[in-house]
Order: sequence, then structure tokens, then C-alpha cells
Amino acid sequence: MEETTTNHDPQYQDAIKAVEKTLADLRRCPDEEKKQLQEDIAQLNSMHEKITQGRVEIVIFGEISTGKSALVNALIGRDVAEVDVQGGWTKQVWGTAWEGAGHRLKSLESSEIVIIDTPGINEVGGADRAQLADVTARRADLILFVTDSDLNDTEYAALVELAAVQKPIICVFNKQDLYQHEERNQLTAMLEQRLDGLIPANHFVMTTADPREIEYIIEQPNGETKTQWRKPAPDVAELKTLILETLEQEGLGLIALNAAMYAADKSDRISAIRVEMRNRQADQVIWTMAATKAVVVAANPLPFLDIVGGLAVDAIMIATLSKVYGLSFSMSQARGLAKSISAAGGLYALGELANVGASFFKLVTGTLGTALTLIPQAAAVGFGSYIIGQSAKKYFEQGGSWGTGSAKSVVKDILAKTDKDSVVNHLKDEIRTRLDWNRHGSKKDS
Ligand SMILES: Nc1nc2c(ncn2[C@@H]2O[C@H](COP(=O)(O)OP(=O)(O)OP(=O)(O)O)[C@@H](O)[C@H]2O)c(=O)[nH]1
Ligand SMILES: [Mg+2]
Repeated sequence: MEETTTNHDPQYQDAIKAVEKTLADLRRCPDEEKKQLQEDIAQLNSMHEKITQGRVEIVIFGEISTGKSALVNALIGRDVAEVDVQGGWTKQVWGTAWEGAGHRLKSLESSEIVIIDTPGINEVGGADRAQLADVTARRADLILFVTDSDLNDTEYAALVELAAVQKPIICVFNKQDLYQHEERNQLTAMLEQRLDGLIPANHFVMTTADPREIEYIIEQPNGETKTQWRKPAPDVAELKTLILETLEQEGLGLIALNAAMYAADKSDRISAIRVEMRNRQADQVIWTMAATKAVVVAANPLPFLDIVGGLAVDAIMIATLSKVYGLSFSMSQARGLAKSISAAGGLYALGELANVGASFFKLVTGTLGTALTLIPQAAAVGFGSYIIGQSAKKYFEQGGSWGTGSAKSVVKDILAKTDKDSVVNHLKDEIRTRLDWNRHGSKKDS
């Protein structure tokens, strides 16, 4: 990835590294995981671009028609956003560069400020709103929360949600031209009270982004007067100063902190998804193989029950599990691991139990007879495989090692944690289902 900056601020460099490391982790994910994490990859890539360019993102939130788009125009100094008398005008989140701000982050020539306009918070419903606010706010370096009177419940709830994201927030009380002195003082006092504890007192400013036309009386050269309706200039000076001051103070540190937080969030999410996906896949492999082994034992004559045959199923299971965890064990490695787990847990005993049962049965009947009577033994063999599978899973979860314990302690731990009856019952059901199905085929009267 190319560096577009030569800034050596350590905090800033660390933040870039954090984002790059998270991206590198993502690139190493197997394809299936990558598919699930597509959006995160795209978001992180744009975060990488943002931080290397030193792009500061200011996001504007607020209810419908409070003047968010008008504020973008007033700050930028020309009409870039559509302003409308009817509420609900702005439909999507979009950003525009604030070139006239004249602000550059210290020693970061390529830096720019982008102002991002969003739809009214009451425009999108509850869960979606929270989602939108969350996604947008997480990227934001600075949040402008716009209101045009006292906060209603929706606004207050949204502001609380935003404050939880831990970004600097400026509360903008817009449409000042609509208020008389007295009313303005009352509203201001109410707002200040509401904001207390949510945002610092000096992060509250008043603006007039798009004043109503007023009637001017114009004196003409001939002494006559005429009236004309004109729009006064917007007044966002105090807000602009506050934004630039905030950026000046926090500048690079702000975007660095932000990017680092973002990367940390993402890597938590990546590991959570990865753990969950692998876990699910691994369990599926273990159940399938344990049931297969149990069914094989229950349904087939004695030769299938020998240790070598049983071990083969476990080895296939372990080789498959190794792939789930991004390691690829050969069959002989897999067999080796299966053996050592069995030995560590004394699990051959479980297999032999089945052998005894089967031999006994063969002795009595001379044939396999009804497979159904072998179910308990077969389920016991399946249980052995289940434990081997879970132990191998633990081994692979730890990157192919027993961690601080030994094979023995891991198997022992797993045996202690496993609800044996429920696993065995599950396997019994599985055998019955599969054998029943068989019975309708070839083994009708066995
Ligand atoms: N009087 C007055 N009207 C304003 C001011 N700012 C905005 N308005 C008016 O308020 C209305 C809504 O303005 P917008 O900028 O579209 O508001 P918005 O918050 O972007 O609205 P949505 O995108 O629909 O959520 C328009 O009619 C603006 O002219 C202001 O400072 N004073
Ligand atoms: Mg708008």
C-alpha cells in the first residue's frame, strides 16, 4: 500500500499500522470468510485511504428540515446540497469537500475536510436509524448535531446514541432568524440543560444557515423609498470557528485515534465472525464423522470395527478439521494426531467396548444380526470420535498446539465438559434414522 504522507507522528503512524494489520488479517481469511466480511474490507480500505490522506470527516445529523443541507451550503459557501421547504429532502448520506476551510492538518499537505450530509434522523425508522447513525458516526471525526428548537424525544435519543460513539459533537441551534430575543434565551437555556453531561457546554453554537427573506427599505437617489425582499447572508461564523478550533487542537490525533478505534472494532468483528464460522463448520464435521463412524459400526460386520478401520474415519475427520482452520494435515499426520488423542484420553477403551459387544453378538448369532441391538455400542464408538474431534478442534483453534496444557489435559477437560448422555442420545437417533432408511432399502428383515 502506498503512503501518501510523510508525517511521522507516532500515534498517527501506529493508527495507519493498525488499519493495515487488520486489512492484512482480512486478506488472509479463506474465501468463504472473506465473502462474509466483504463490506468490512471495503470500509477498512476507505478508512485506510482516509487516514493516509489525512481526510477529516464531519458528519451532520439532525431531524428533518432542521437545516442540515442548508448548513452544508453555508459552510462550504455555495449551493452544493439541495435544500427544501418540504421535509425529508435528503435521501442518502453523501459528502463534499470543504475546500474553502483553508485548514490543513499539521504537516499533512494532502489533508482535506469533507462534510457529510445525512437524511433526517426521523426519516428512517428506529433500528435503521440506529444502524445508519452508527455506521456513519463510526467513520466521523466530528459530529454536528443540528436542531431548530428544543430537543424532542427522537432527537434526544439519537444524541445519546451518538454520544456513546465517543466522538467530539457540536450541537448546532439553527434558524436563529426565526426567534426573538426572549424566546431564543428561553430555548437556549432549555437546550443547555438538556445537553448537560452529554456534550461540553462550549460545544453548543447558534447559526442561521438559510435565513428567511426580509423586507429591506431602500432609499433611492431621488429621496423616495421603496421596499425589496432580500435574503440576508447566512451566519455560520461561530460554528466555522469552533470546527476549525476543534480540528486545530485535535487534528491528526483525532483522525488517528479514530482510525485506530475503527480498526480495533473491525478486528474484533473479524475474529468473532471467524471463530463463529470455524466453530460451526468444525462442529458439523465432527457430528457428521462421529455419526458416520457410529453407523458404520452398527451396520457392518466385524472387520469394520477394527482399530485401523475406526482410525481411518477419525483421521479423515481430523484432516478435514485441519482444513477448516487453514492448516492442511496429510492423512498420516491426521492419523498420528488421532492416535495420540485417543491414547491421551484412553479412548480406545471406548472403541474396544464396541468390539466386545460386536464380537459377543457375532459369537451368539454367527451373523451381524439386527444392527439395532448394536446401537449402544455404536453410539459409544461415535462418542469416542466426537471427543477426538472436539480435542482436535481445540488443538487447531490454538494454531496446531496443545497450548499451555497437554493432549491429556485437553481431552480430560473436554470429557468433563461434554454432556455424554446428550451426545450419545443424539448419535443413537442418528443411527436409527440412517438405519431405518437402510431398512426400507436392502435390510428389510435384518
Ligand atoms: N428561517 C430559516 N430557515 C432555514 C434555515 N436553515 C434552513 N432553513 C429552511 O429549512 C428548510 C429545510 O432546510 P434543509 O436544509 O433542506 O433541511 P434538512 O435538515 O437538510 O432537511 P432534510 O434533508 O429534509 O432532512 C428549508 O426551507 C430551508 O430554507 C435558517 O437558518 N433559517
Ligand atoms: Mg437535507
